[in-house]
Amino acid sequence: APDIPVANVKAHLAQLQSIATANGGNRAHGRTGYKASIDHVKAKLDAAGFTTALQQFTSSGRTGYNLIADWPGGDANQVVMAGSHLDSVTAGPGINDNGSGSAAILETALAVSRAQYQPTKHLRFAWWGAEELGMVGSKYYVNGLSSANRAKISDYLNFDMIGSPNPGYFVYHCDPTIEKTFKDYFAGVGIATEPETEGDGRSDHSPFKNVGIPVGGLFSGADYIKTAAQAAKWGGTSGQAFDRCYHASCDTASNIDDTALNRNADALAYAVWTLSS
Ligand code: DTR
Ligand code: ZN
Ligand code: ZN
Ligand code: ZN
Repeated sequence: APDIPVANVKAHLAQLQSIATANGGNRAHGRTGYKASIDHVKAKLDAAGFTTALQQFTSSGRTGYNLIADWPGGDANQVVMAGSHLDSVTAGPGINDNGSGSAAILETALAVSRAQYQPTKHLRFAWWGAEELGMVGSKYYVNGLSSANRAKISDYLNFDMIGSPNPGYFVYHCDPTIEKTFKDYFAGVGIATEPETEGDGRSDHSPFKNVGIPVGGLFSGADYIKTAAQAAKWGGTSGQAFDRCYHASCDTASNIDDTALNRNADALAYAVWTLSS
């Protein structure tokens, strides 16, 4: 798998920040900043040779959008999916939550294109709308899948907050094969990880898990407090939240730890390449 240049991921975050700034300070469901975010990501994927589709839905009386991007080729009966919600809360620009996951999977998709990667399995990337309203977009997507199409998805990888300023390195404790893939990557770069357990029901992997699709993902922490033991292992500040700007107006482009963003983006690419080859 290629190294994902963190500078490229940061550039995507800077663009999402300027979109929020130009649209009332947020990228929330049903607001102009969300549609501008989706259109921005879609344009890059179209230019890179992906087959993209916007899926519309209504939530709280406003139109929402999911963006689905398929990389042409691979076995259509074995789909490896990576997804992140692109919407923010109304309080702020949502750069860590969840520009970080959205930008990392975007850069990974662009790396697939740059490499003209021909995976054995089929690759699909997704940017979800209205996660903050209760995983509305991802639920809409999964509900719309026939049971036959659900059975074709071999893995769903979720990335929701992967650049927290006081980061932890959490791996979803769900499907064992996916979990091991991530843990192998981090072991290879000498980073200790912890199982992410309280995430169930709290992000877009849940609708997939609920219909029996193998899921996994990465998380760098939100409003929980980093312990002394975790600070000894990972650095950062004990007694402080992993992300003190969670769901706040200060979740801006400066609310990111570049090392965590880079390591998680590289782990993401490693898992996509490994699980699809
Ligand atoms: N609920 C997500 C953030 C979040 C909080 N805990 C976890 C655990 C695993 C994934 C995500 C999360 C949000 O606010 O978007
Ligand atoms: Zn990297
Ligand atoms: Zn959130
Ligand atoms: Zn989130």
